[in-house]
Amino acid sequence: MPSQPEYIGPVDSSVVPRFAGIATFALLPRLDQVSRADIAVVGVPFDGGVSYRPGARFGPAHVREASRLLRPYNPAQDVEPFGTQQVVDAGDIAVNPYDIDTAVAQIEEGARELTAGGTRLVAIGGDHTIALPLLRNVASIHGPVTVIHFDAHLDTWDTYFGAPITHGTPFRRASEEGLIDLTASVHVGTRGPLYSRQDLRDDKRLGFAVISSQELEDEGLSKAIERLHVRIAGKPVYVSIDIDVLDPAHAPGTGTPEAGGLTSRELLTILRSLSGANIVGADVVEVSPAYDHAQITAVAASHVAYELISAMAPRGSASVRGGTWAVSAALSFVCASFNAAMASVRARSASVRAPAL
Ligand SMILES: [Mn+2]
Repeated sequence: MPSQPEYIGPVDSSVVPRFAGIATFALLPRLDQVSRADIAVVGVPFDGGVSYRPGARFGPAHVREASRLLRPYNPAQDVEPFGTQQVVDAGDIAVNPYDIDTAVAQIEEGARELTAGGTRLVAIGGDHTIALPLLRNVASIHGPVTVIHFDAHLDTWDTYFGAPITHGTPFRRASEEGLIDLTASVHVGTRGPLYSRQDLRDDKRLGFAVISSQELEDEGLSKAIERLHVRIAGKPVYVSIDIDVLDPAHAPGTGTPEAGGLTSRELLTILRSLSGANIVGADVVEVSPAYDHAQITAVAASHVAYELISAMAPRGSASVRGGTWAVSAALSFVCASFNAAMASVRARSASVRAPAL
């Protein structure tokens, strides 16, 4: 009889309080503390493609800090997202802050290395430029993918100040490069002023349907979700979430805010509907901490990532060794030597897991 796989879960917060220790996403183990990962949360601290307010390079650290409060059981999807798959924090992809082309190449290479063994990525930006290299990597594995793009903006503009790769152009480039399924991709939550009517014509030609913020309001969530699912049915899906899809009331800490957006409750409801969909990768981008107040935006972004990871989780019986992890984490405070304690965790993990291999 095949043995039940064991997954290393988050630090047990009944032993170590959530506000203690180093903040990995949801207090999950780091990539180097596990033998394999089903899902890696990875930071991409690049904001060299922004057109207005900068600062999303600090997004990954800010979202990790707010994610401390995420707990292991998600009742909305009835799943333990860290108990039926190995989820880790893979740290940040190091990117050149001065050169967009170099940074984009580094992001694609970093994503390729992380996904080589079948790991799926949930990337935390960074500005929306990062979606292009992430899509290049995903398409190299799966072929053209269906993109569900949550954003106030179309992000299918051609160039800005002559630059072809910016945070307003990733999906135009992706469409031109054949990375996306032109029959199934969709923007959700778009709104606000455009440069001209031509923007919408171009966008349609590039393969996107639109469920705008106003349409969500007019037809209601369930109807919009129904439309979304008809569009994406059965396809491999990449979910790209610009946090500015939320109303500035729900996400003030972002670079190009637009009034009239979704509530965080509406966005989470739509994401929960993706439970069981074939999500091959995702990103949550454009969190800019300098404009965030009381972690409003980062709390929203961390919950958005949590719902995505939950939707990606296989359904089945949970097996988490959070207890072992927690005892060792507590030890790190007693010994005042985090590294030594982690080494002991790794040694113990290896011996506990050995019979199952
Ligand atoms: Mn965007």
